[in-house]
Amino acid sequence: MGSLGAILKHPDDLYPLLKLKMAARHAEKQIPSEPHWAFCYSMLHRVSRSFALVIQQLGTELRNAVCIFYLILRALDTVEDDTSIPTEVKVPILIAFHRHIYDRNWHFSCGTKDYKVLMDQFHDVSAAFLELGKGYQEAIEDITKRMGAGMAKFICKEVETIDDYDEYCHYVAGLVGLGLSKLFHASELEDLASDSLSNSTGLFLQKTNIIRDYLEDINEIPKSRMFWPREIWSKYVNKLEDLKYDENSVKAVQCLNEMVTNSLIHVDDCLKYMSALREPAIFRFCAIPQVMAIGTLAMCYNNINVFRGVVKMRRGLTAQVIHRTKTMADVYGAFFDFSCMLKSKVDKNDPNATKTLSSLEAVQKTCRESGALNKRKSYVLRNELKYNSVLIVLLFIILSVIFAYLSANRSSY
Ligand code: IN0
Repeated sequence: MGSLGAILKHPDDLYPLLKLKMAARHAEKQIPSEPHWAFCYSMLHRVSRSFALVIQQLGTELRNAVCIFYLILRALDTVEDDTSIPTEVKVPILIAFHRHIYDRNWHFSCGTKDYKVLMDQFHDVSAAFLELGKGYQEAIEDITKRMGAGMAKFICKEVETIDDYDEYCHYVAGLVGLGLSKLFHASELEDLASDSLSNSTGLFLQKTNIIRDYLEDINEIPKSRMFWPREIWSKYVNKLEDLKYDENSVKAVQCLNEMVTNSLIHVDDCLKYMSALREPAIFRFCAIPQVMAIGTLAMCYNNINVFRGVVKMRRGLTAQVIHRTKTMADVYGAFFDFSCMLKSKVDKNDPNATKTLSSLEAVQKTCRESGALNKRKSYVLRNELKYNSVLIVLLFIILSVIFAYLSANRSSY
């Protein structure tokens, strides 16, 4: 949990943080007893932190399918990400991964830390996969096959154009959207969403990750990972890594702002995708990462720290998003607030200022026209009154303790 200082600075974080802590305790107790399922759920908690809690609130059948889908994708990702595996070894593994998931004895050791454990004990994931219903298995197999082939294609190919960027993001995240829509449909809880909306939902999340993770990816050892498209960064620097040097900070921030503006293209589809969901737990499962993404973009925009270290939403704000994202009205409210925050950061001298502002105004128009913006608590405006009242309550508690202590001492004389 955040430190006392952070909580005093953001008193609204306290209650959601406590709730999150309790949800995590509850989830730990719910881990199934069969060893392969126990491994899958404890792995899920180790690799995905708060997202695991959102998966946990789905109904059992869909939850099991999503948990296995998530771990299979993480395993595929671990193979793709491990820059120490030679290409001639990596490509055949990626291409055949959809067959390995049916093989209880297959495993391939790679990755580090939790991901190494996941890879070493992949037979437990396969065993759990084989217990899922046929509809779930087929959806997972199909997406794993298409994603593995797409990843293999990009092992030997750089992200040059914006079309390449969209194609790469389709393989690693858009397909996750298509897969999840198939799983929701297989559970008979949702209608089948269109491929195009499902794809955009994944693209918006992945583009946010790619922006946020610039420094981590460029500094990857033994080889940088480069996902920012040359078509964008070449307008600002000669080499992608030049963005991290102090002397290029003005160009770097302009490039970053163009990347954020490019991500905003998907917001309209994301809102459409979410508004079609009917089942409250599925809705929350999809909406929480989307609200986190727009919040992360708002923090990254015009922020040089993206090139210096990690820019992340504080844990308390994440807890607030999890706590407050329940209905489409909450989503419109959050997208509106974070668009306001983004708008306030646009510098009119930025080369893409007009484009950025018109995208943000379009988002705000959609949110306003939903009619859902009244009677809600803002993510952006700090409620100073509330802040002061928490300080007063704290002061009151401290004074009461001192008073109680003094009167107890006095009566003992
Ligand atoms: C996800 C997505 C995800 C969730 C819900 C609906 C989706 C629809 C389309 C595509 C993806 C969807 O969400 C997770 C969120 C996550 O893992 N968050 C991390 C935070 C972080 O910083 O990484 C956490 O620890 O809480 C996500 O990012 N991806 C993902 C992977 C598998 C599945 Cl089944 C669902 C990864 C990615 C690449 C964006 C698709």
